[in-house]
Amino acid sequence: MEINASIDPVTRLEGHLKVAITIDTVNGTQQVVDARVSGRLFRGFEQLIIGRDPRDAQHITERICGVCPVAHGMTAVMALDNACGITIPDNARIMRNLVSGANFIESHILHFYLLSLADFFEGPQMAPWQPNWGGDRRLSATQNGDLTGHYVQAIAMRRKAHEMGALFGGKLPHPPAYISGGFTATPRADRITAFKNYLNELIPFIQSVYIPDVELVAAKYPEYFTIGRGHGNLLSFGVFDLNSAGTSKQLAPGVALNGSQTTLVLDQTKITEHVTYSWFADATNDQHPSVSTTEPMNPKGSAYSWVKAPRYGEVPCEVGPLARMWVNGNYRAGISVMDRHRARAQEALLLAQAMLTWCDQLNPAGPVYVEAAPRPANATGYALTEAPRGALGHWISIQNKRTAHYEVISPTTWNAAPRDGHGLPGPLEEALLGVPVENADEPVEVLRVIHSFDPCLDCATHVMRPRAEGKIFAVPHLHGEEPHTHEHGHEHA
Ligand code: NFE
Repeated sequence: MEINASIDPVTRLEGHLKVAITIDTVNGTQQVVDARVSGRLFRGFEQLIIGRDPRDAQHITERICGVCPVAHGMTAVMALDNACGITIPDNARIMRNLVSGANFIESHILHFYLLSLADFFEGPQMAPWQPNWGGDRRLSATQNGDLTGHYVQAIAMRRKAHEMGALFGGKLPHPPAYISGGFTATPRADRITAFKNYLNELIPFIQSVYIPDVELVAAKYPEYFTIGRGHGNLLSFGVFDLNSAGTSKQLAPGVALNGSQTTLVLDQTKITEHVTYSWFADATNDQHPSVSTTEPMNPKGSAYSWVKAPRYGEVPCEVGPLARMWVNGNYRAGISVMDRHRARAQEALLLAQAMLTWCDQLNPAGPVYVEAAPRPANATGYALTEAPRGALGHWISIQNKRTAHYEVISPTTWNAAPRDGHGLPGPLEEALLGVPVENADEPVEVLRVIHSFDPCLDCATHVMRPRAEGKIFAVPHLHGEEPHTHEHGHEHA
């Protein structure tokens, strides 16, 4: 019998994420046969920027998200540098990289321990580990105890990564140090030493705790190396410039289609945004982000999401650590739930070690800022880089010294995209198809696939109240308010 279920919300970030699935039995196995991933909150940050001084974009787009503000600040200033023809000093490039790298490490540790681990291990019978779905727990009591200790340790490590980034960023989250033309901090020798001291604490944690814990979970749940593959199209914009021209990067850009070992050269002109199933006006359907607009239209036909559907050459692409590591040949074991966790952990180590060498390239006596010879009144620019969760692009158009057009495509837009104009599911939707579900009342397998993409999830408690025509998993009462319902007046626990 077909069962319809919704997990809503699955996240607090980038809009509330709702995942609606249909579960049925195929060839004797109960599994997901349809999935719709839906962003439930209109944000429209681009519209806040129109008509403002172009330098405001950095501060405004950083507020898109508290988890990846560094990436938005960095991308915004890179886009403005590009529009103004500015080449920044090496010190600024390196400090931008170091603060961004600190955010990557913090975010990856957060993702595994605080957001994903609860799908696999059994924490203590108290918040924040309970309430939780209970089925399919395979770790021993000792292993669960060890992981609980590591979870607590991970919180301290995240804090250290934040403190490390704030040394140059000014504060985290939302660092003010990113400015077009360079960076506001100076690379004082004592701060370089302090930064390296933090790295020398984080690297052993990643090596001897984080990576072994990922391997432990992978060994206990080996079938997750074959679950959640999706389309197999992997896209990276590349990140961490190693020279001022940006022609050399720590993680290079590229595209690998259908799990190919061959990486194609990235061509940003091939990016378009479909809105056929998104609550935006169709006028700019399938257009390049330099011209597409953000014009809300809700309700709209069969649209079901506030997320647009970016495509590369009309193809849905997965972005994130696995895509970056795959494109660069650092990790090509497979594309699955566990491969995403593994690639993310290995990337954290690769970056932390690279950051040690970047610290040594800073010049305490060198410049950190270059003033543009008068900033153009009219210009266009863009920047493609990477946030912890994957490819991030900002496109800007300036007229009469004001921002006339701005478009952001963030990583979760790629991964949690709805269907496109060709009816092709987004990467997460595709990855959910065929996922076996043991207990339709507690589809933890579905959560494992969703979490492997790291779509900004938080630890919101999901409580379900079944109804004949469907199941809703929703947050419980908050601050005495009734949770809002999205469909058919379902009751919520
Ligand atoms: Ni909201 Fe983000 C990252 C960006 S995902 S956390 O990483 O950009 O859309």
